[in-house]
Amino acid sequence: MTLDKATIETLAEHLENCQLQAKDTTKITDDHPDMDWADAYAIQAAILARKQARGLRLAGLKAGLTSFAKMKQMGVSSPVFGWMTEDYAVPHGGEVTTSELIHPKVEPEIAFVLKRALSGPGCHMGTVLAATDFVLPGIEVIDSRYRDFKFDLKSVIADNTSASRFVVGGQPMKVDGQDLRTVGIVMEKNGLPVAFGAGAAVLGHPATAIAMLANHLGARGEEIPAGTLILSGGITEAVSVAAGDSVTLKVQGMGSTSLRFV
Ligand code: 0L1
Ligand code: MG
Repeated sequence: MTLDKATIETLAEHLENCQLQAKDTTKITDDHPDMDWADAYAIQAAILARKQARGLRLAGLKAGLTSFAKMKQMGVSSPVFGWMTEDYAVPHGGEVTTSELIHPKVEPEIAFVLKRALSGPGCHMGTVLAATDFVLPGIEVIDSRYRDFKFDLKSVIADNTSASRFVVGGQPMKVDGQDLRTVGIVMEKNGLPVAFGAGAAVLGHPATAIAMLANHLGARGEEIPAGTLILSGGITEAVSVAAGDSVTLKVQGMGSTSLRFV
């Protein structure tokens, strides 16, 4: 690590304030060009610690930048990982107050819920499927705190991978006998289809994103506890939204979930 504890705390406070006040900022690597990956995840962890100190509970984990198209665009070969606290959760069919966000976008995802803990290293798609209770449709609302969504990878990791809201719903589906690679999705905005895809867009199989998260946490001596909800990553590019928009995600065999921006 290159940053001291005080700097990590200051950057965490700055990024969280940007989130809470819906104001954007320049990317933090502009002022800290030498920060490393450990610094970036330490800032992210410090933001979570601030929220937990105020009594907020962890609601789930996420993998981001999991589609080959988005990874290529960013010039990276590994996803990034983050978390959602309880205040990020929107009820199925519920509302998002758009004025609380800077420039929200929505991503169609497959959410996993575990029946058994997962730990790395050595976690793979098979381990994940054996530990999965069910999967269901999830829409992630991302809202980078960086001006015009312009960032580099370390800055976006520190900013908790742009996480801001999410909804899950529909019909939970057991994974036994299912091929999540060929599960089709359609995301609609205001009743019109705006994104289409299939599970294979996420690293060839969305369970791979969960395995990579388990291995990432394993390298830090942590695991994914049983019962954890995990967003496996956007199947398509993110779609911009504004107040007045309704978004519905339909996933083959899992029904649909939706939210509205007010
Ligand atoms: O969940 C995601 O894939 C977002 C990762 C961070 C990059 C972005 O904000 O697009
Ligand atoms: Mg996402």
